[in-house]
Amino acid sequence: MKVLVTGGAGFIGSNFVLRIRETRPDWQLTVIDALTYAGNRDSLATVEGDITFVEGSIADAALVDRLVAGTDLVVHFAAESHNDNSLDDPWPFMESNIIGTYCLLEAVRRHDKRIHHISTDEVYGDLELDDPNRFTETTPVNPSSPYSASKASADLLVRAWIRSFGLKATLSNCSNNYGPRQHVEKFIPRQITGILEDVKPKLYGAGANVRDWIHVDDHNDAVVAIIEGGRLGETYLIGADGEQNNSQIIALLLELMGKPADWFEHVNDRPGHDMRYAIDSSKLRAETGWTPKYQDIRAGLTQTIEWYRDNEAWWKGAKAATEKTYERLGR
Ligand code: NAD
Ligand code: TDX
Repeated sequence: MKVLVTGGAGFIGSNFVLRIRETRPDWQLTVIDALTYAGNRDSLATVEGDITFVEGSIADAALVDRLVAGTDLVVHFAAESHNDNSLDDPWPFMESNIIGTYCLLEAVRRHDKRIHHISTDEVYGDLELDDPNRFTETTPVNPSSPYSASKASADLLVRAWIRSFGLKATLSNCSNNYGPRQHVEKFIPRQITGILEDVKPKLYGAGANVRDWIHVDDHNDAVVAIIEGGRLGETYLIGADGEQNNSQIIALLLELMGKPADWFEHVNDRPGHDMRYAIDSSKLRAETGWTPKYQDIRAGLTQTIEWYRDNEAWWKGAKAATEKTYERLGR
């Protein structure tokens, strides 16, 4: 099978490529990635000889058309992905997440191919801390930030192309990922690399906000399970029952990295900060048999800390630039 992976130099996309090389060696992989600040070709260094890498944007309709024509399946990860950036400058989110997805859908339709669209639980808005319900596939979209609104828009385009044109597509909405090769702007790697540089973790607001953490390999295994065992036209929620509030994550990182429990600081909160995300992934589990391999976030975080400790050259350059931006935002 020939597979076009969009955003394959990013966090989840690069882990997908590495995992597929191990688990599905017969899949022929082409990566398209614009190499924005978030893309890092070093993430693919160990498999460069086994894949085709194309530097370019998914919003380039002619390029996308040519690449999709030569593929069987598109796995679509490419996006602007950071909420804080979307609050600072929304435009790149509109271009990559909405126009880029539109270009892919049209190419997939023209050439009668298949696409799996990767999305996020953030399209559903947020839950109260004491809400007994979790997000399901029938929860109405209700996004809060320019980022999540752009992802919800992309999801709606995919669903409309399925209904109107019979597009061969599946969608998945996953909760917060952690693991190796995540950009240092994101919560967990920001704190791990900070601690490695002897800088205190930065907690937004009171730290009560809850995220439903999943290891990136478990997310990518679920994507493969949907590609191989999911039903066309369907949406699947991916989650590993990993709810933790931000204070709990910082406490765990401090413990695992040998720092005192009170060695962190509160910084300005994010405007419109979503309180809680929580995923009910029973549809995915019932239909595909997928279950997460990382049942315990402690084991996953230990592996992740080790990776950042061993790969300083991968993150050091991005770290200073990222912290400069956060300084400007007061976070
Ligand atoms: P990331 O920011 O680490 O990587 C995104 C990649 O896409 C980068 O390599 C970037 O260069 C590339 N890209 C951006 N715009 C592009 C364009 N116009 N054309 C081609 N390439 C472009 O993001 P990530 O965390 O790996 O997220 C991947 C996908 O998973 C996104 O669609 C995101 O919405 C979704 N998702 C992420 C999480 C999470 O916790 N990180 C959770 C659920 C869903
Ligand atoms: O320094 C920080 N301190 C802090 O308390 C940072 C960077 C974040 N936070 C908080 C904000 C959130 O409550 O940690 C939580 C996680 O923040 P992010 O890593 O920015 O993730 P989030 O906004 O939850 O979105 C993530 O999950 C869903 C991904 O970035 C998205 O791409 C994905 O769609």
